[in-house]
Amino acid sequence: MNKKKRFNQIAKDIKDIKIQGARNIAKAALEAYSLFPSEKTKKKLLSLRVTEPMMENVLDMAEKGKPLSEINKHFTEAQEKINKKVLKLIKNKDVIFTHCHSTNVVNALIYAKNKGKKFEVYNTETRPLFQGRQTARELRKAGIKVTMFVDSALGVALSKEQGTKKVTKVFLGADALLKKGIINKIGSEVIARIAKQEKIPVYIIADSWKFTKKKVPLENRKLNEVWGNVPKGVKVKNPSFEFVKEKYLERVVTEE
Ligand code: RUB
Repeated sequence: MNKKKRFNQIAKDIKDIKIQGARNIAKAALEAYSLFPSEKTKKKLLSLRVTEPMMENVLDMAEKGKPLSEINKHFTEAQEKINKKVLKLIKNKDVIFTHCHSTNVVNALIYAKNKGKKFEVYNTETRPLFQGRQTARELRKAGIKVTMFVDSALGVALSKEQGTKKVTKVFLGADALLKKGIINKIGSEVIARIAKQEKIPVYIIADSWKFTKKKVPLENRKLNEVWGNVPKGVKVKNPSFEFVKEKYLERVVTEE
């Protein structure tokens, strides 16, 4: 594939969520930027997903001349450190609730499983694009017991009702780490709020390069992801992310 085609393919895959999650987006954007490093390509890449400070942080570093290999090494090393911290958090018999698809979360859970921890996972399907299915598939492939719920059943999943087990911990990823909270997939705020009410600790599992002091816009996505053939006059909203206040969070687990 020539360079231009590769750049356009990466940009399209980020836009269409074929490449998803803050870490994968940042990595892919870095590859695309390295093909055509310029202010213009940086702007274009940042415009694809506006709620992604990690992508911006990484492109800033590349722009200032940090070698690609060093940036990529960070992703691996940070994940390894996060895995070790998460391992200590997980107890045998834990029922861990998660949402959407986070590479930082999934990798840490698989690491814990491979280290012999015995736990199971509840997760939500994450409409409209069903990233929860990817989480369920990857965890299952690693031999972890997974139960997936429709999004609107998250109250049931978190409240030990209708035959569900008591959730002992919530693990969420993050797109942005901010001074007073975090931003993650839509649904995360209500999950964190219910968890607080149910006295279930919420842990954010995230690479520290997601931190920003800037104001982060919240992405709204295309309406046809929700309903392809909307009757005239019906409005549809498709917000992709939301802010979760720190008061709902037990801890942010980063590599630092
Ligand atoms: C993905 C999402 C993830 C974070 C962290 O949303 O909200 O929890 O991006 O992911 P989307 P990671 O599917 O819209 O990109 O741990 O992979 O960086």
